[in-house]
Amino acid sequence: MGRAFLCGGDGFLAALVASPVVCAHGWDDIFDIAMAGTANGSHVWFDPIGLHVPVGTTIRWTNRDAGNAHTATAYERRIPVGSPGWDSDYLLPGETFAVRLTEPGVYDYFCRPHELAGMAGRIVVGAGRSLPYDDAALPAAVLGLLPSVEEIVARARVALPNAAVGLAHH
Ligand SMILES: [Cu+2]
Repeated sequence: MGRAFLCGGDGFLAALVASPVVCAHGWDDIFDIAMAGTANGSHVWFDPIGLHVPVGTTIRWTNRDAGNAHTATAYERRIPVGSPGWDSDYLLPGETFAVRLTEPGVYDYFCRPHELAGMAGRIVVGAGRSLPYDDAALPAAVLGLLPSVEEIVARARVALPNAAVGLAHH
């Protein structure tokens, strides 16, 4: 199986690599998710909120919100068996946190201070096709926003409808 190299403008790296560069779905080795917010702090979100990536992809969150600190924190019981999960702790504006996802399945995560405002996201790694988790414990604000696994797999990247500007797309 070929390794997928950065496809968005990193010709220098690609030129150094003897094996074929794989960009079949526009996926990168590293995928960026922005922590975003409106200037007055009334609305905060992850962009994209839904993401489908191959096994082994590194996810990198960056706080692009000048007005808030955010976390990216995996739900303990909404990640694949065998994954250690993660908690970025508080990221100030401009700070980043990255984790490599090596277990196939569905990963749901949230921002600790803004979970009840619906700041959460879903990452489908590999060929995930069903959601094996019990939604009963999820806040309604999160339940109402997270895209379905099927939609994420179909579209690869899902943004909130009101997140007008993609902040972190390559
Ligand atoms: Cu937040």
